Amino acid sequence: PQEKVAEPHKFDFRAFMVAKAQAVNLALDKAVPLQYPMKLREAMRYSLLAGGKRVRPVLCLAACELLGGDEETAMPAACAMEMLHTMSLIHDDLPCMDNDDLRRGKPTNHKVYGEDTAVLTGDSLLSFAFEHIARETKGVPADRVVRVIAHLGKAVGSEGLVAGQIVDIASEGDSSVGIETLEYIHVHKTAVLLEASVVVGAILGGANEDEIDSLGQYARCVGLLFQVVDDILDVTKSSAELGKTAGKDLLTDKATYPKLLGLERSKVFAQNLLAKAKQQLSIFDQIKAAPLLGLADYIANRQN
Ligand code: GRG
Repeated sequence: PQEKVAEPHKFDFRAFMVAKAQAVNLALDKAVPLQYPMKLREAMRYSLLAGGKRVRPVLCLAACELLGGDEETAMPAACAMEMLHTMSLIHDDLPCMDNDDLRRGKPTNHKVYGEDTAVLTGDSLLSFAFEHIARETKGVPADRVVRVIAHLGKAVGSEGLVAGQIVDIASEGDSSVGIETLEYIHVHKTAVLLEASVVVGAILGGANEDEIDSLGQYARCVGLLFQVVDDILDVTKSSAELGKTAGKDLLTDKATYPKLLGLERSKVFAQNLLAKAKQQLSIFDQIKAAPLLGLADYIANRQN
């Protein structure tokens, strides 16, 4: 039988993703030790260590390494990205927002610890993310660290995640929501944090302005792609397994790409976003860019 020969030029994206996610999980575990007050710390660790694909921290590490920086340099920021993402999920799941019982296959934070603790858990993770970057980032000039902190503050605040969330809430049940508002919501709720992950990694890795610009555009395309694919999967999944929760958005007035563009045009839109994302990486060495190219493919082709 023919022996399988390793292909030296073929980048093993799965192995890369698993290795980086493991490193991030270890660092997160270390960053938030269990201590007094126990309930709060337990609740922080419950959501932070509950699994999740770790897309944002991996993007951050990959961008830093693309610029020649090393993993340790970007690890505190990578952990901070996951803390910010996690706190946004905890607050998003609250009864006053989406009122969800399950997250990452487990009961949501407020279901386990109560609403009061869930709010405070989110607050703690939000504040700790910034403290962690400021305290733990080593070997990077202070002006770069300050730039990272400013970029992240903007990304999660009233020009970023919070803006996306409030427009989303305001457009609930509004059947007149058009493609522009839908795009605003997705850009602010999802793309902004993916973009920040890449830009922060790039800044820490010593990128110049052109490189930061290209990587930011790459991540915005990937962020929007993420949501378009989500909407498409919702339709394809729900027709495959009608009646299950996967297609719940179809039963509500929530605007989605397939609803506004149709399924076929949504798929074309997704393919164009993937091509545009990859195009932004053409200024880099393609072998070094393999992790980010792989991440774009991974997001475009995911099945759930
Ligand atoms: C940030 C201060 C502050 C407040 C939060 C609630 C809120 C404001 C924003 C909501 C943001 C939100 C829930 C966006 C959706 C993001 C998204 C695409 C989640 C799914 O991400 P995955 O697939 O999830 O990466 P895993 O579980 O793999 O990490």
